[in-house]
Amino acid sequence: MAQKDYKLWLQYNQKTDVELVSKYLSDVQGIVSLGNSETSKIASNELKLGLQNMLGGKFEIKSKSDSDKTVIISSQALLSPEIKKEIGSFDQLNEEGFIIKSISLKGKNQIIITGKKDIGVLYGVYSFLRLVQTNKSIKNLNIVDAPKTNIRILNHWDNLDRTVERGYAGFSLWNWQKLPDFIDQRYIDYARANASIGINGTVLTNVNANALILTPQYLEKVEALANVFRPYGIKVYLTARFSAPIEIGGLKTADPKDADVANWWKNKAKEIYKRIPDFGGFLVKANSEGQPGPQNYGRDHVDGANMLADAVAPFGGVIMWRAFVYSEHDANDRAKQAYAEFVPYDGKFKDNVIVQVKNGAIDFQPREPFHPMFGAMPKTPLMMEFQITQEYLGFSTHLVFLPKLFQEVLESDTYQKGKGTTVAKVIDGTITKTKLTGIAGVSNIGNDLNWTGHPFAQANWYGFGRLAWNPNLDSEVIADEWLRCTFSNDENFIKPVKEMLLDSREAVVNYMTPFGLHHIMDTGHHYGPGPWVSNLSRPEWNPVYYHKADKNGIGFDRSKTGTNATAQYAPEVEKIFDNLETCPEKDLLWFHHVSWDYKLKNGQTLWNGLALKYEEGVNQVKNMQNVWNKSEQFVDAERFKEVQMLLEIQYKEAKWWRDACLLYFQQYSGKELPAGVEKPTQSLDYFQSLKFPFAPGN
Ligand code: BDP
Repeated sequence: MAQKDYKLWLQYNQKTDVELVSKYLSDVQGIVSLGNSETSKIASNELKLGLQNMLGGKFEIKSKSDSDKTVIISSQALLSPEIKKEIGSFDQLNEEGFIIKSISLKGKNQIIITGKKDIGVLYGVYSFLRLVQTNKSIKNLNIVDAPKTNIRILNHWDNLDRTVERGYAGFSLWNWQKLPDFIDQRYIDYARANASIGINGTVLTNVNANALILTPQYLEKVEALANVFRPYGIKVYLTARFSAPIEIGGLKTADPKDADVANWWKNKAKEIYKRIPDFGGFLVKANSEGQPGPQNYGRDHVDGANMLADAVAPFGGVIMWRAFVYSEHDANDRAKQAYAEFVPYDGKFKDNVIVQVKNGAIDFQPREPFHPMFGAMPKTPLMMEFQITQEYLGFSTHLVFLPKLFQEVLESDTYQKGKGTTVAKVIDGTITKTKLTGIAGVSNIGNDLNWTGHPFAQANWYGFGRLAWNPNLDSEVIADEWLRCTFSNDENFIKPVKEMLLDSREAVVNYMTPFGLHHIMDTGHHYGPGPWVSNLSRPEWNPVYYHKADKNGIGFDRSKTGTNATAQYAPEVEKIFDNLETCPEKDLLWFHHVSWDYKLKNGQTLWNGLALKYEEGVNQVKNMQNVWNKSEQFVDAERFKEVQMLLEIQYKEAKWWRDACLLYFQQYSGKELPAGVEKPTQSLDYFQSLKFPFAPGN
């Protein structure tokens, strides 16, 4: 039964609706594959597997198109002139795009799946199968699709000892001990799952990097993984520890301006590319949270990134340089620091550098306004960094549909070049016209049987991939697709469960951090509430730094009267956030310190409104439980039970969040809980006494 979980969204369930099956069979009965590459074999086998499982019968793979009702899969080059003529222009496609077209040739009806390259054909096959998976028509097809970003990549925060930083789904998939000789079937299944949603890169190692990965002993293992992933269109990348020239190279310095250092990296790149000709490049966390970097030598981010860029440029490699920086020596509002440090470098990075920016200015909170850097570096390729693993959103025990969060960020208007300059348009290059574009997602994958710990966390991996392909996709469409492919096409299941998914993000915001509150999780592991924590060495590691509750009110004043972080946004956005009256209530306490008696738009005081939001969050989880309990008949027993148990934990923890936060904040507001909010059953002392020394992922 664990099989079901393992298969992710590629269940290919046998269709039981006879009419529907015969409809499909009236369009497709055979497969013709013209190519011979490994990728085209993967494509034809996948098509065969999917069609056989879903429609029954045999779908032989032939190499010639002489019969009616076949799906012909082929790269552009191998198509016959007649078919090419039917397809028309390939101009709108990039190297990874595809065309799916129904044609009629010499009285025979065929469906052509094609692209400039085999990888496009493979993506086309998955897209075609998705139509059948989701019960869509395959008549008169005319689909042209291509990814809107170049780098669609998972960031694994996996350590060489197989622990995963912020990982809640077991240990790392990469079994370094047994590599390179033992190829776990999971590597292949991982690549297949990623290819099915268009992910084309993977950073194998933690951003808090270990230089050993760059030694021959490990590169041999990396090479073995790259060989597995290659036919699925997935490039391998590694994290580069900036001090590697010292640690494994025997040099005295890692100064990017030192000729020996630059040479060391050039040789290292040469060595890697000899093994892995399509190696993607390096992801670098430098001078952030104790990681070494160019500033250790009085140099800056540009010096560091460009030195590495020179090393990989001859081989077509890229450097993804992270902007997640804040310093213990900087007394400035943490939310302002990355912008302050990076914006002056706009236009100074080499062409093969892309700056990787988290979606918000603090750190992957349940809700953050979009990072101001997205509106401020028109001459620099910026890539999005989302977190798929739920470090701050209940680990792998809480059901939270993240595409909703991702979409909210991507749709935000930066006003960089006037109205409509959304974050999506910045990162897909529409606005900035940068050639290098990308989206990264910090992976939630581990060696748990079901990959992601929570069966519904698979939806976040899926949704990330779909949005990386097309940042304008609607999260409702993603939820719909995922549910149909993963569970069932039954409308009585889809409708309520889709609503549950779409509500789940707002639920977690409500029971953890409503009205723009942030970073009030218990420190270190970030499990559960810890708004009271105030004893850590660095001020910005303490939740009290972020909520600033006192007898006058609550919230971080980032307006003109405070840290003026609002000034980092374009004037149109600044104006909205800066003014208490126009600031969206969902971001209120992110930008303003507001009195407990402040009147919200619905007429309630802030204190009452806050308490009611916490209560609402809890009720939303209760509602999720009700919805799930009604879907038993549509789901296999194992997944049904798993999700049921997990929702029960989520419900308990939502109440824990509500009670702990309200009791704590009540000390400052000095007010009673409003009607409709359940009375806490434990004391604040009790909540403060809870300790979790072995919380995972830390
Ligand atoms: C924070 C995590 C930490 C990461 C860091 C990063 O708590 O484990 O190393 O971000 O992104 O969210 O570098």
